[in-house]
Amino acid sequence: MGFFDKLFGGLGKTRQNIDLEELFQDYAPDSEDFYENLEEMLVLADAGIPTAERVDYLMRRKTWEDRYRKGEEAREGLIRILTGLLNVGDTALKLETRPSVILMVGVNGVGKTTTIGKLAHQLTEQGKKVLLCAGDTFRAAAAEQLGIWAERAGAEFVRHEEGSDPAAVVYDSICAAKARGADVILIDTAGRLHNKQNLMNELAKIRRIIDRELPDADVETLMVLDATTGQNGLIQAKQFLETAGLSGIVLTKLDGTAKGGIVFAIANECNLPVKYVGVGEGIDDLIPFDGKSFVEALFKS
Ligand SMILES: Nc1nc2c(ncn2[C@@H]2O[C@H](COP(=O)(O)OP(=O)(O)O)[C@@H](O)[C@H]2O)c(=O)[nH]1
Ligand SMILES: [Mg+2]
Repeated sequence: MGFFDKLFGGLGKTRQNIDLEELFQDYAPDSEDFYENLEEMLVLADAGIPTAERVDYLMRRKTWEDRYRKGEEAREGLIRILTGLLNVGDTALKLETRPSVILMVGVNGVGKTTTIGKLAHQLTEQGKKVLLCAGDTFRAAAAEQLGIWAERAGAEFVRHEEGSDPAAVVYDSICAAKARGADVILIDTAGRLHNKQNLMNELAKIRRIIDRELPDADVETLMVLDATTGQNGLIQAKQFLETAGLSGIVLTKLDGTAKGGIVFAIANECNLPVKYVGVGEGIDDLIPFDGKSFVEALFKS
């Protein structure tokens, strides 16, 4: 199955909330009902009120500027507005140095370890030498889970004992990556510590080690968000954004939710590009994000 078909499948539940046929059924450019329904549709899909209001505003403006008369024209206009909203930065990973680093952050259970496994698989398929670093030392099971993914993806793997210092595992991983000529180091992290401040301090410490040992390396810090948590996920993103210096978002579990509209809220309120979406638990269920395909898959009937 190609990426588009997987995305289309993953957006099935969200699409039930986004019925453009109905929205444009009795379209008239000056109908207040139309704008009300538009906002309601976006809020139902969890795009959030600020984003729904922004789309409403942009839609009214374009309707006036481009003199929409027919539902068809307005529909095309709406698609352009929503696609434009998702255009907030480079969705491709920048991994040009050897090694380069991907640091995966996010709260417990969102899909960090799984996403690392899927991404490692894609990178090894591209012929890259990949090393997985078990930076979640909070539970022994976390390193075991990552080790299984390393094997499946054909990646190298560095771990320490449970409870050891994650920054030390990161340091060892960087040394191993240099010695073995790895192209990409993927770092898993714990999503839960004794409190939030501990977690943020630990991430900052990991980041200092990377910057010290690999000062010229490309580093992607990706925050993993569980789409099923909708607007709560957005609050998490804002918290991490303040302290962790994010370069993008991975939105997982799109397959299990009708809240896929959260993508628009992330772009609009956090100004961060979604770089990948997860649409299942399998190794191939991670799709490079592209705004145009996303909107297309959302609106395709
Ligand atoms: N349906 C679905 N499940 C996912 C996806 N990504 C991760 N999961 C599941 O979410 C659960 C938690 O994932 P895990 O990677 O352990 O989360 P972590 O605590 O952030 O490392 C696991 O059962 C995964 O299989 C996804 O895109 N879709
Ligand atoms: Mg994990």
